[in-house]
Amino acid sequence: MRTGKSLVLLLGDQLTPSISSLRAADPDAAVVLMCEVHDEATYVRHHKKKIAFLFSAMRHFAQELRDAGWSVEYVALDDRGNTGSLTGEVARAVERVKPSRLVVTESGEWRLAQMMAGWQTSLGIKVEIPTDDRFMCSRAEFAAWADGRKLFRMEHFYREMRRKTGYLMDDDGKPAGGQWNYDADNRKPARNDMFMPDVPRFEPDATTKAVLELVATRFGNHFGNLEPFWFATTRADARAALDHFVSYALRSFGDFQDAMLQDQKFLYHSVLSQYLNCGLLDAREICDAAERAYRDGKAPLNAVEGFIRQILGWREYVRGIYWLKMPGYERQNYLGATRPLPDFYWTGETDMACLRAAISQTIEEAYAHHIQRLMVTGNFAMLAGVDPHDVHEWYLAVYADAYEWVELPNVIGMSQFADGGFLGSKPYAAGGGYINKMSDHCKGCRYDVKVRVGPNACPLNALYWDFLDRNRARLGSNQRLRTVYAAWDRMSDADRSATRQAAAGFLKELAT
Ligand code: FAD
Ligand code: DLZ
Repeated sequence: MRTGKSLVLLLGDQLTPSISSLRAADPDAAVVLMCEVHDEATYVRHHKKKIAFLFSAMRHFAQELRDAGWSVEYVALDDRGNTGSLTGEVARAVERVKPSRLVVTESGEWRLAQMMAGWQTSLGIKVEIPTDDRFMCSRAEFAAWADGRKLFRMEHFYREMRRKTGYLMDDDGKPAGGQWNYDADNRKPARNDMFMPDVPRFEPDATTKAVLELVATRFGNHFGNLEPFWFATTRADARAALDHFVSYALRSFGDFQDAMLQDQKFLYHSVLSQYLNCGLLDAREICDAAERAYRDGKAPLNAVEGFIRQILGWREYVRGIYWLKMPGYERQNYLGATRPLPDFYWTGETDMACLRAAISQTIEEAYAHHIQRLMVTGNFAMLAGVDPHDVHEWYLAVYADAYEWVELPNVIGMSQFADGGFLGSKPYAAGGGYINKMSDHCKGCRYDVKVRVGPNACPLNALYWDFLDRNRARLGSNQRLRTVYAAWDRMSDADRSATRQAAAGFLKELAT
């Protein structure tokens, strides 16, 4: 017999007290279900730190819901009878609770949305799926914005979002400071003598320690270092991390957004994405805090606009693109790249100092900042012609903030140009010169960034030109690449041939 109760399923990235599924239920007549399941931890072999972070945050959140008066059924990974899948756990809970309906906020990933679509029939119960209004642009709104457009550029979307939300808008309807975008001020290379605030680190409590043990036992063969573990796993600590960023780093975020330093993993980045994406922080509260800092004169406009653009613009935009293009987006491969992902992406063992730094810190922290993801690991994979699906699975596994809705468009669209320019107008391809300009990696590298061919040449240089040459049929008519193709054409035949050979030699060695 049905009980008249609601069963509310909360997924691991739905740790928000005001989420639509909880709002749709009455605490006195609902059971909240949260479950750690093997399938979600292994559909790609997530970084150990990512699993530990999420399980610990889930356990803390379950306790906070209980403290707030909710009845919570929490299925831990090692609980007897755990079926290992979300469908299995929901079915077991339906048996136990005999609810009149199941409520679950729409999922972040297409894969889970498909799974959820089958539940009403397979469980024989009414399933309600309210929209996820933690995002500032709903899927329907994005689809309406995209409808009939030829170009889907982020900048156009972002301006509409500024108008809609009022972030950094003056009373006369104009953007604060008179400009929409201050990116031109935001490309300074880092200097070694800058004062870098470290990220706040949180001591694991008993709950986190238990999870660390569990993950070490059950997922010990996954990628990455489990300890030291310092992520916030409660909303209060994640909020402290936000306050720390706004107080100490935001003011320099803009200037040095694209910079890289060998011994500085975080520079002036917020390191908040893992908290934001699982729901411990809310996108609006982060933008509010940043705008307040600007209005109070504590951070300059180029920094605050640049930061808000990442969240209000890029984050919302890539989610819209994901839902617009799924299914099928994950298999796009415009440039026909087929090389398997090099082994060193899993070990960090390479002589290229920039790649070694980005991958080593990924192993250690389950974190790399945007330019490392885009212009180091992403750029190398694209230049080397790595299959974008391999690249996608790597990014989805290795970062604590990775969920397919945000990772996939960044990889397939922005970083690998595998969607043929749907998301970005040209490939983010660069030779060693870019890395040298924006970082200190090249100084300590065994390769010479100034050299294109020969045993000491930085491999990125020959790979860059070879990439353009190899893909000329698909990229040659791109107006934004006109000058680089003209430069290639100005090289002598001998230079071009030596460059092709250098790239081929390097790629052959990579394959062995
Ligand atoms: P900050 O530099 O401090 O930026 C502030 C916030 O803006 C971030 O926390 C994030 O929420 C948002 N943001 C910034 N850039 C983007 C972007 N391009 N797309 C979406 N949101 C953005 N971000 C993820 O959250 N998950 C991913 O799985 C992910 N995969 C990526 C893969 C590639 C190949 C690339 C190029 C980028 C990827 N990004 C991803 C975007 C970006 O690199 C990360 O959001 C950022 O590095 C997180 O660190 P942070 O919190 O210090 O960000
Ligand atoms: C990422 C993840 C992991 C590792 N484990 C779980 C889990 O055990 N239980 C759960 O509910 N969610 C988990 N998640 C998050 C889901 O994968 C996430 O909800 C989907 O990818 C949709 O974004």
